[in-house]
Amino acid sequence: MLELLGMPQQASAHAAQIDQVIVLLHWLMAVLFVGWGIFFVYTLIRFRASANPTADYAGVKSHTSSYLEVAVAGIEAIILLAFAIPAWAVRVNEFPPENGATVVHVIAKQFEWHTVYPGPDGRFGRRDASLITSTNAIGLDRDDPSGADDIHTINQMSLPVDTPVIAYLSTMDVIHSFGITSMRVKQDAVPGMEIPVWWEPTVTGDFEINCSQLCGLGHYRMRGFLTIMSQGDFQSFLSEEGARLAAD
Ligand SMILES: [Cu+2]
Repeated sequence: MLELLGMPQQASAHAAQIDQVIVLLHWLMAVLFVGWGIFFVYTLIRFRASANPTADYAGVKSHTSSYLEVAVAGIEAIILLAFAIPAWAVRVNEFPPENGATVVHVIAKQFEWHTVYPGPDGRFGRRDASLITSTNAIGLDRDDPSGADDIHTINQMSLPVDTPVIAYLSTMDVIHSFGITSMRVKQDAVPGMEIPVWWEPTVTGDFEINCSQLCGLGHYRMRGFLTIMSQGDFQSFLSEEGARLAAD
C-alpha cells in the first residue's frame, strides 16, 4: 500500500509509525469505496423503473446497514485510539532531553524560514522587534552576551543525523506551517506562541522544508532546504559559521 500511495522517503525515526496510520486509513477508505460502489450498482439494477413501476413506501426492514455503520465506527475508533493517538502522544509528550538533542529556533516570516543555533555557549540570545533591519531580519540582539555567538541561517537548515532535534517554532507575522514531508514533520507556527517540535533524522541528504499553510501572496516560494549530515560535518558547519561570525 505504501508503494501504491507513492509516499516520500522515510527519513526520520517516527516516519514508519505515521505511515502505518496513513496505510490503515487508506485500507479502510478502499474497503468503504468498493463497498459503496457495489451497493450503488446494486441499487441501480434492483430498483430500476422498469421492474418497479410503483414506489415502495415501506423502506428497509433489515438491520444490516445499522450493523455495518457500527462496524465502521468501531474500526475508526480502533485506528484513532490504538494507532493515531499513541503516535501523536509521543510527538507532544515524550520530548528527548535537551542536552542530548540539537536545539534550534525556527522562525517563520513571510516568506522565509529562519534557523537560529545557540552557538558555543548553548544559550539563545534575545530577539527584539525594534532591532529588525534589512540585514537583521529577525531582530537578533548581537549585544546580548548570549546572542553574540548565535548562528543564523535563512532557508537552509543543517542538522546531524541520528540525533534528536528540538525545534522551537515561532512566527513573526501570520500563521505558517513548518512542513518537512520526508521527516513526517508538520506543525503550524502561530503568532504569539513558541511551539516545540521534535524528531530524529535517520538519513543523510538534502530535504525540503515547505510552508503548509497558505500564508500570503509569496506562499509558493516559502521553501527552505534541510541538509542532514554526519555529526562530524555538523560540527564543521558550526565552527565554519562561528568563524564567519567572528570575522564580521
Ligand atoms: Cu508561510
